[in-house]
Formats: sequence, structure tokens, C-alpha cells
Amino acid sequence: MDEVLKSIYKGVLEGDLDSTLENINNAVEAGLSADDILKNGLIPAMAEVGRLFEEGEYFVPEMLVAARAMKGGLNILKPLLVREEVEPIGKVVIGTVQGDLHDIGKNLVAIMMAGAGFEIHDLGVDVPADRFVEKVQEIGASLVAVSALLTTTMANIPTVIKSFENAGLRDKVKIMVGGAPITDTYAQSIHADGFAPDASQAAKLALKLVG
Ligand code: B1M
Repeated sequence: MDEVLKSIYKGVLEGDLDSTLENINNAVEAGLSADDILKNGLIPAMAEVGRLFEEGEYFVPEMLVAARAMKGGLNILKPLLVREEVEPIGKVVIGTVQGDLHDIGKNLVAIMMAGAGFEIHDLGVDVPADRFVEKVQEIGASLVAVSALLTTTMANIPTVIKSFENAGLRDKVKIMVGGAPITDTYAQSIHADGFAPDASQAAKLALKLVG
């Protein structure tokens, strides 16, 4: 691994925001692509944070500072991943399901979808099912993207789908789902329109569903 990528990895693992930002800026200046920095620096670091948490070596505070460093890094990379489009392909309402506070993966999905030309309406985290419906009604979105990172909160996704059915909107929107515990089989079982395992495939799926 490139030295600068190792430093970015270490910065996130240690929750060191300043060094992470400095090293990402250095990497960009040295000509590394945003994709390379993401896939070979930031994302593996978060995976290792998760492993250390599982092993009982990291606790919530360590996860929080690592997340802060990763989010700072994503802010630098965002303009490099998003290309400006004059006419958006479609409107997407995205959010993390109710009860769930994880937003890094969801933010990355939003960035990649924006990069693919979609207009993104991000509802943030811990989003009640009805809020997704209200936003779709308000802006006329054709795609809803729901993220869940916990095995407990993935069970709230069917409630989102049910809310669209109750509002008579289920055939007007496509609903795609994703997040670490979600599988294609699960997505099919809850009658979602699609599942993507990562952010770049999420953008491709969005294009396939409504592009
Ligand atoms: Co949490 N956490 N966390 N956490 N956390 C996990 C998810 C966990 C797997 C860690 C572990 O045990 N190894 C575990 C879940 C276990 C389970 O349910 N099976 C866990 C736990 C237990 C918890 C708490 C319960 C801990 C506690 O309080 N005791 C608590 C719950 C809080 C809550 O939500 N109610 C909690 C809290 C937190 C923090 C707040 C400290 C922090 C989040 C900060 C933030 O997001 N702003 C945090 C973090 C950082 C993690 C880990 C370490 C990293 C998550 C992350 O950002 N990954 C995570 C361990 C892990 O994932 N290995 C963990 C990087 C990100 C780029 O990947 O989010 O997977 P990911 O997104 C990917 C794909 O999943 C996909 O694309 C993304 C990019 O390629 N994707 C989609 C995501 N959404 C998508 C939507 C799509 C398509 C694809 O379409 C719509």
C-alpha cells in the first residue's frame, strides 16, 4: 500500500482528524484518485474499526472519533466524486432508517448517486417511515434509498415500504435498500425493488431503476 494511504488508514483508525485531512490533501495533490483513497484508505480503516469493536478492543468513543475522521475525509473527496450535471436524471430521497444513527455509508451512497447525476434529498439518520413518504410527495421523487447498519434496525425497512403502500404511492416510486446486514435475499423478501452492496453499485442500480 502507498505510504500516504497507510497514513490515511492509520489516521482514521486512531480517530485523528487533523492527520487524516492533511494526508488526504497530500494524496490528492500527489495525484491519487478519490476512488483509490476511498477504497484503499478510508473504507478498510472503518472495516478494521468494526473488527476491533467486535473484539472488544474499541468501544463507542473510538468508533465515534474514527467516524469523525472518515466524514472529514469524505468532505474533501466529495467534490472529486461528484460531477456537476445541468439537468438531473431524477430525484432521490435517501435516509438511514428509524432507530439507526449510522450515516457514513449512506453519505457515500448519496455522493455516488449525485456523481451519477441524481438530485439528492438527504433526510439524515433515524428517519421515521412517514418522513420518507412526505418528502417524496413534497418533491416528486422517483427513487427512495434506505440504509440500515444494524440487524435490529433493518427490521424497520418493511415499515417504510408499507408506508408507501398505505399512501397509495408504492407503484410510483422505486425503493432500494442497502447497508452491511442487508442481502439481496432479504431485499427480495421485503419486496424492495433492489439491493446494492456498496456505494458505486448503488449508483449503478439507481440508474437501472429510474435512470
Ligand atoms: Co456502529 N455498529 N453501533 N457505530 N458501527 C456497526 C454497524 C457494527 C457492525 C460494529 C460491530 O459490531 N462490528 C455493529 C452492528 C452489529 C449488528 O447489528 N449486527 C454496530 C453497533 C453494535 C453499534 C451500537 C449498537 C454500539 C453501541 O452503542 N453499543 C451503536 C448503535 C447506534 C444506533 O445506530 N442506534 C453504534 C454506534 C456507532 C457510532 C455512532 C459510534 C458510529 C457511527 C457514526 C456515523 O455513522 N456517523 C459507528 C460506527 C462507525 C460503526 C462501524 C465501525 C463502521 C460503520 C461505517 O461507517 N462503515 C460499523 C462496523 C463495520 O461496518 N464494519 C459499526 C464504513 C461505511 C463506508 O460502510 O456503512 O457498511 P457501510 O456502508 C457501505 C455499504 O454497507 C453500502 O455502501 C456503503 C459504502 O460502500 N451501503 C448501502 C450502506 N447504505 C447503503 C444503502 C444502499 C446501498 C448500499 O442503498 C440504499
